[in-house]
Amino acid sequence: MMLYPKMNETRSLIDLSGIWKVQIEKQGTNIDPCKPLQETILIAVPASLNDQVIDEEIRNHVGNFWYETELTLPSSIFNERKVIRFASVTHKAIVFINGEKVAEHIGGFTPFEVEIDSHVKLGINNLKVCVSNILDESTLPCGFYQEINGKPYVTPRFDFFNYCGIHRPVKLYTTNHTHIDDIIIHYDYKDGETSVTPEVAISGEYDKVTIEIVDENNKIVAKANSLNESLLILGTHLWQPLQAYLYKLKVSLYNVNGNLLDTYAEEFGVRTVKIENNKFYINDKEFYFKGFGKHEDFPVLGKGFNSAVTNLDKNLMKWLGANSFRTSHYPYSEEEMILADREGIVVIDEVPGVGLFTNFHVDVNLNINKDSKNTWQTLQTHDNHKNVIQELVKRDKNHACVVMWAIANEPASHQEGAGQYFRPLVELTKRLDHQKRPVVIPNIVNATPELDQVTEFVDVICLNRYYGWYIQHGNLDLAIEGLRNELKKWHEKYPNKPIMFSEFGADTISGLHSLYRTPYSEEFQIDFYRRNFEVLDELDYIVGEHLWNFADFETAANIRRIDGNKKGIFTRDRRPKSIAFELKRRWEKL
Ligand code: BDP
Repeated sequence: MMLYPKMNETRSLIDLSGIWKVQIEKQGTNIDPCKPLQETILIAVPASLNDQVIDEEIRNHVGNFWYETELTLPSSIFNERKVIRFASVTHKAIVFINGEKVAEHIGGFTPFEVEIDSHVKLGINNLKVCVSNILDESTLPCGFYQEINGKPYVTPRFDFFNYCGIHRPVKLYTTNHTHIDDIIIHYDYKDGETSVTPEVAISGEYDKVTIEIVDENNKIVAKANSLNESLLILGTHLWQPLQAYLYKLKVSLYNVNGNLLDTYAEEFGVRTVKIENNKFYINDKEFYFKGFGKHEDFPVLGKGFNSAVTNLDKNLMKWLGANSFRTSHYPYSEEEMILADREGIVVIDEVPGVGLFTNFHVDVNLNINKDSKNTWQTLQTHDNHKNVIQELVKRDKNHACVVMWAIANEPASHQEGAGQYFRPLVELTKRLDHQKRPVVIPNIVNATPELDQVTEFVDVICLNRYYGWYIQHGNLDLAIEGLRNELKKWHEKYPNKPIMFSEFGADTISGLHSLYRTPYSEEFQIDFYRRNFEVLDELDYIVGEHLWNFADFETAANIRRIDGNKKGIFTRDRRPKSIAFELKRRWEKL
């Protein structure tokens, strides 16, 4: 159901990127999907809408944005099965073709698609997408929704700008009526040999199937003529961190005359993941995570996909000697995952399970719901949470780069009910994932070893800690003492679980220097990391360091956020702060 769209011998692919029309649905207006949109502005797809306009009201509009374009179908593909696929629309989409509703999807960071054959005609068709950016206590991410004087407001319970729009490519692809819906690549590796058992979902009739595994030189290394056979790769090239090797598993369907009906080649790498005695292993070698929590965020584009930015980020990470990142706080583009596969970059793949703490606000003094009740009695996110896990595992299951799933970020895991909320979600993730990869829930500082109720279910203890910034601000001696104490407690409580830093950092204004090395200066950022690293380097149960953040990023207006979050190692436009060179020296040695 969720194969990445590719063009090949049997499939065509049309990219609908470009300039679309958008009408902002103002309060009280009723938009008829059968009629052309009115008072439209032009908006580029894919990209966030917000920073393409010079109009504060549009940038901050809460509600619906109606997108419209022409969907022109040439006769060369008209008799094929046609599917329209949205890689991501943030956060909710309703799709209309020629005025008729054809699809609806909730969740701003995972793909959805629909077969459109019964709704389209040859030539020009009208395509509309009603996009909503509303977040509330049932959605992921989770926001606080309220109406003031009849006007809707969303206060994000998370620290990034609530960008919206059609963020990733919209594509039309065709297949034969008989087609491959999905491929799950099960494999078992031992002493150089890999036994591969593909699980293939097919719709329609066919007479013959072939499965081939092709290596990087396009040489067929294993072959089968039925869906129930295993294929054997001898002398397997393993997928290694920063030394990737990818095979292709190619499924082809034929009719009785030997005509090819459909074919699809899915890339995969062979690697193992294991946790033993508080260590993390990839291919039975100890692995130490060096890298970042990131964001999809760039000037003008907002959260829109751009392959050059994605590629630059990957090159910057490699330049620093990083080997991994976390898709904080939502699934990233499929293209970024494909790139990570190809370059051997290890990924902790995160769902948009952020904002699950009703008392959370970036500015503690501006807390919008001080007297709110227990998080788990207030939120109604469980159904959407199951959904996002399902959709992410479905999308990313075959990626070699994915070594762990993060099923939330900083939930109120110290509050009563957190265990009941998360236990079934951890179980669901493992049940859905054919590789049973480890599951983590990056922990918030409030959820101390004494109070936390979810760590027993996770495989690696991931800590987001800001000793020296939010705690003991500016006093690094006291800060690292506090950090040492806390780590000791976690380790005593869970001696067999590895611990990693999934976030730590300090806001730093690029170009701000201080003889006294005060907070916000580039010197303080260096000292902050030096002192934190000192502690990490003492402890052998620490399996990684993900700095917060790779780059500065945009947030909602806030008294603590002057032009966004400044904890980047790079500025928002990817210029290095002084720490970058220090980090490069450290990671090249580690
Ligand atoms: C943590 C969040 C992250 C924030 C970061 C910060 O996980 O999203 O951006 O702190 O405050 O609470 O910079």
